[in-house]
Amino acid sequence: MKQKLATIIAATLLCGTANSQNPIIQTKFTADPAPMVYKDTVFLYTSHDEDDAPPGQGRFLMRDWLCYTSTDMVNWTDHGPVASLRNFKWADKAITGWGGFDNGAWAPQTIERDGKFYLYCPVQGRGIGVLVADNPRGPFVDPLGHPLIGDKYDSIDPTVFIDDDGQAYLYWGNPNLWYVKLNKDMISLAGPIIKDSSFAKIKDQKDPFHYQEGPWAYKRNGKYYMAYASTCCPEGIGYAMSNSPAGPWEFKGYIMKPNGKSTGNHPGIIDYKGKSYVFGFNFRINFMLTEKHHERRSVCVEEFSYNPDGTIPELPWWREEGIRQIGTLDPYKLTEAETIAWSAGLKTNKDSSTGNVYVTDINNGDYLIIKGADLKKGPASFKARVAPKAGGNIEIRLDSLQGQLLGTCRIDKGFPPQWINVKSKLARQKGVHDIVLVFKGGEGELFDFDWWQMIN
Ligand code: FUB
Repeated sequence: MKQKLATIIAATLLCGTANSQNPIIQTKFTADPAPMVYKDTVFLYTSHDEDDAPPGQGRFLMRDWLCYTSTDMVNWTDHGPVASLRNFKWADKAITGWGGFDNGAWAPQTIERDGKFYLYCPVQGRGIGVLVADNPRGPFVDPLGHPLIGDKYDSIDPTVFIDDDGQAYLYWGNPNLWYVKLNKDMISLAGPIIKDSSFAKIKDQKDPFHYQEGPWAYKRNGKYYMAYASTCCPEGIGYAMSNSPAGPWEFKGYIMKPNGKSTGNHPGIIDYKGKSYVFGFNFRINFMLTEKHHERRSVCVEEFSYNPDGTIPELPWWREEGIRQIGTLDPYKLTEAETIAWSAGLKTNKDSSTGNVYVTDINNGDYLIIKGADLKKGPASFKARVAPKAGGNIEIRLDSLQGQLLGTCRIDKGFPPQWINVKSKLARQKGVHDIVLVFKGGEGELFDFDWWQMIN
């Protein structure tokens, strides 16, 4: 199934979409984006729709939470799953095997406090848990051994923020919005659980103010924001503002109107390197594969500027061409193969013993694009770490699938696959270009791909 899906994606995405960026992840189905800026990097946590989610609305197959990073907003590095239902021993039905309770790992959010990372995870039907790690990429552990929020409070879709006075707030819920203060340890409650009254007033699901789910809380320039999936169905992204984290909330409008290209939605909003971004998702890749609705979503991003009064302009539906890159990528540094702006036909895998993530399911005609690499005076050669299978070639091209061929890296057949370094000469070319790596070969999987680097 996995192989077949990759091949179909390659065939459909090859049709003139090489300049796309949205959705920003193509190697897996991702949803419920929760971006976190930490130091100079955006950490994007997502939920994960499995490839074999059956047809039909609401038939989710969600077992783990994924993490991606970027420093330029267009090239995203895949760190694989950082936590799963198996992290929560109390989610007993979830850990008896993936069968029977596969639809639990819903919309998460991570926040940093005093050098520790807290990942709030809904286990649908069981409550909201919290995991802690010393590193944003994990490993995450459950410090409590029980849910932080029990299952009686519409307990999905947590969002968390820390106010300027150090008080942390956790919000969540569908169909109601609930909130509670957290203690400084971020894993215990500092007050009663409260149902928010502003959102509860709007009962009509077609009312643009109607709170559905997927809240995203933050503070900016002294104002409190609550973005959320609004109206049903489809869901758009609406937002409200307040002078207090406890409301009352005033509805401000749509950030994005509902669109039939998606049933659900889930905002994630950040400021990064002087720009503002909203994340959400669409079903573009699912509907490239089939006319049938499967719960197989894909995370998208759009850039925006706040109005002078702090309100957010209404944005068009996710544009396929995506957003502008911040800065350039240095191709003389080792670049993980799973650092990708756009790809076709590829999957990624995480070695469970080493934690190494690599690109796999590479077949003839598959490709990946890295945006905006600064070649400077021009590289002389290309080095890559690969594990050969049937063997094949990596064509190193500039700017498009048919762009200038700088070189071809040959990879001989090898069984069983073992990691080796391969190298090829490059025609020197200067300046800033997109790097397009096109995989060519015969039948079957050609090789796995760990990293690449250009050499002067
Ligand atoms: O992604 C699973 C669930 O679907 C989310 O937690 C909800 O917001 C809805 O989008």
